[in-house]
Amino acid sequence: MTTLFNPLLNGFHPDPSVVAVDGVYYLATSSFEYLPGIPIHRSTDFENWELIGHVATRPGQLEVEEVPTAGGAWAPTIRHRDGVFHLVITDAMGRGTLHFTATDAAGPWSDGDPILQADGVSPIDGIDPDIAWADDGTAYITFSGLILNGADAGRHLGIQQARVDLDRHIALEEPRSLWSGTGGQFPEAPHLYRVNDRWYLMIAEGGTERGHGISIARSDRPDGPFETAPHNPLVSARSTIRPIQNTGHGDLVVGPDGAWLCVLLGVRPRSMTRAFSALGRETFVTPVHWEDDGWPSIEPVQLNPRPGTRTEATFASEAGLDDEWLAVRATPAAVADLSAQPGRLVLHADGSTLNDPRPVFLGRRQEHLTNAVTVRIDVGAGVGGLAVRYDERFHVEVEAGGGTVTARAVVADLVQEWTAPLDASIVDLHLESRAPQPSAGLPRTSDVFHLGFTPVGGERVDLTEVDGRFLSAEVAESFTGRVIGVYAVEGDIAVDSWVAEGHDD
Ligand code: 6LW
Repeated sequence: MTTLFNPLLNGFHPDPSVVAVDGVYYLATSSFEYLPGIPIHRSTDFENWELIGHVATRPGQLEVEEVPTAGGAWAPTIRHRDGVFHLVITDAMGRGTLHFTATDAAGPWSDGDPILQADGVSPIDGIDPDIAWADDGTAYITFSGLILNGADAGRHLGIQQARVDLDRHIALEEPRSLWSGTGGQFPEAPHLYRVNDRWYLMIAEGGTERGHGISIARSDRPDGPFETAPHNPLVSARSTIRPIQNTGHGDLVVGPDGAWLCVLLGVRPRSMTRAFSALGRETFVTPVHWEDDGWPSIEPVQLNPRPGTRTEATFASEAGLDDEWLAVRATPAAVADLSAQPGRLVLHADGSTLNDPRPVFLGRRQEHLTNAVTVRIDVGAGVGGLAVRYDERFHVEVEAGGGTVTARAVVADLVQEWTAPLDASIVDLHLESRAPQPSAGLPRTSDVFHLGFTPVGGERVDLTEVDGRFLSAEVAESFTGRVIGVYAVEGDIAVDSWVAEGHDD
């Protein structure tokens, strides 16, 4: 029996799509403004997942360099046919809906082609594209008709579908409307499946917050008409206080032991009030059962946290950076210099700060609710530090330079700072997030950041504590999650080491 850990992928990995190829599973998730973009994880047992690469590793595949907060790589669908991996996705407020291919899911992937219609305009003006083929080889793109650009931005046309020629990347017809759910807002995340002699259209509806859920309909044809299941939603945490909320945006696959599974997104808000989700939307998994009436049922998602992890990163130039490192609207190679000072990661400030769309920042997803990161940096004559970022308007950092260490909380237009003197150039910076201490009355609804530093050879100085609720999916404006990283705002910052430990309490 497969052990199903939940989260399946810790840290912000929303909008999961999975495909099985010869007993091996490949899972793709959204990455928004970060590069490398569209991570691909692989597993043979659905328990252990390995990041094997990314779809977008080269400039031009996505146009995330210019996207606004919450824009970028939204909601992939990954499929496999005749030896080729296909991935369709929306580069939101960027290149639009794109089709990537690869013979190896680890890459390299193609440059990404928009799907146009004969007049050169893309009719796939929406999000959450799905790709499916009929028995005769006809390819169908089914997508959520949320218009993102132009005067009609924000208008929703429901679930749409068009037959496409994937060789010429053109749509063969104007998109048609399909079944759009049971009346929930934002019908999206459509996926089309051929099961036995029927076609099933599974969607998310209710919006990706607390009202999220998965619904399904079926037809004898891939283009409908579709009949609504008698018991939608198949899965939803709405109106519950389950530890995993916002469950929705699913994809179905036959698991290792032959039983069907659904991967889907969810959040893990702390405490009884289920108020704030620090890590953003993560990937979860839950069993699916096909009933005698030919409809599937999906079990509620059960929390089953993985063991804690410890990451120690050093920066030998020949080894390069591992694939978990991310940069904001730029590739890690564009911000990280591993050759200037061998054995050290050097960040060269360029006048940008964490409030800018392209900070000199290199980070990793926060993957655990209780988490501690310590970096040893040499600020020299520069200024830089260790930050947890949700986006350019929501970040908390501990920064060294100019003879001081400053803890800073930036929450929308509010900024608060705490400082202490530093008479050393090399210093350990500490950024920890922990559950709040028990107190009288209702428990606190989020974690607490603990910010401090230790001059090498000196004593630790605790600067301050900051309520973690402001860096959560419910407060920040982006679709991502917490990313913890090092950054430079003046001069050169050299990083000697990075140690991160975390677990899920
Ligand atoms: C994704 C869509 C959604 O494309 O958010 O709220 C978008 N729902 O399904 C980004 O995750």
